[in-house]
Amino acid sequence: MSDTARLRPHRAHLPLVAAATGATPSRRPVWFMRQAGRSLPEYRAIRADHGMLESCFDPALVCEITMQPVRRHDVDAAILFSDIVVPLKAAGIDLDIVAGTGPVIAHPVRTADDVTALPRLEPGSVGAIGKAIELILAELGDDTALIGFAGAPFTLASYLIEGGPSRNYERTKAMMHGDPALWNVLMGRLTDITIGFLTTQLEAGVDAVQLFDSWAGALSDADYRTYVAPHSARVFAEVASYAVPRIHFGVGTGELLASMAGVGADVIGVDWRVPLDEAVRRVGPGKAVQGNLDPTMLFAGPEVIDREVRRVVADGERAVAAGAIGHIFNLGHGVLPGTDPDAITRAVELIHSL
Ligand code: 1CP
Repeated sequence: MSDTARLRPHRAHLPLVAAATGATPSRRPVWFMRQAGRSLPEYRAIRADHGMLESCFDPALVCEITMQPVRRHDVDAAILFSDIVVPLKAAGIDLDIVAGTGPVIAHPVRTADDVTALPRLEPGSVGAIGKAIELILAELGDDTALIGFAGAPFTLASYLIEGGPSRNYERTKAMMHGDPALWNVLMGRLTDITIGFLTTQLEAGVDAVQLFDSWAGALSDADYRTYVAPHSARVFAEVASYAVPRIHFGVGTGELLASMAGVGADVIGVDWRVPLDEAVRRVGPGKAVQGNLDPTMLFAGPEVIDREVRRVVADGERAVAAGAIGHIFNLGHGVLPGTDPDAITRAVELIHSL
């Protein structure tokens, strides 16, 4: 471990870490996926002068954008400002993050030659991210966790194969089923990149990691178990020695919760479609759950927000009664760009008061 990592001896006392490990948190932990970003005017002000990828590779900007929602909302965790395609860019893959669209890959990966030509991630190429984490840890309060993250191999593969965001994942599933050997080579290469990116963040001292398999919900459970789970399991196994909570999340994954829990995470993120106590029945006991307020509820006014926050808290308590070791409050997916930041601040206050 690096010196920076040793400067964070109080991990076990962080509310998020306590909830993830079956201890009693000093307060109910809450953070929000996509809490840094377009819902915040101070983020939009920075991005007016800096491109998305430029911002992701500038340690001072990464630190500033990561800290913005922590200062504003008093959440219990910062999430590193980055993107799941940052390690792909760092490895040398020609891509951009296009405003209003998301990641766009210049040369989609569709043939054996494309897969063979994929570059590997040299640790030095994500040095800016390690530097950013050092800056964040120097600024972050002692009670706030820093969460690192990466995209899971399947979700990364979907962007590389489709060339960008997709509705049906037809080319991705065509490779998975039509050429499973090639699929496994591609997934192996992406697994290596994901492990490399997470290792850089863990060496720099992050307190937890989240693996986003955002689009795994497009798969049947059988396909998930055959073509995806072994690779995600390798990611979790490779980072286990850091002994920090490992969170796993995907959207629309109600039918996959048992299989996703089987790949080795300590905390299972649940979207808004499945109540947390029902999620625990699918996941099984012994893990913490994270979630799962519907992000659109933040548009519905104070009374609805109050009611829905209380419902999720009560579901979380039922989840613990049903065998979960803890509950971390979050949304069921990311903060939507048009969200009123004050609604988030008030929701955090309420969650901490319950
Ligand atoms: O112009 C802008 O401001 C760009 C919008 C944006 C932002 C703020 C993108 C493009 N990425 C990000 C940051 C980001 N991405 C974070 C850090 C901020 C935080 O959480 O507070 C994180 C964790 C991500 C991870 C990410 N990127 C995921 C997994 C999480 C999820 O939402 O499911 C995914 C799928 C991406 C791809 C991506 N990057 C950006 C967009 C708009 C998308 C989604 C595109 C699509 O619909 O496929």
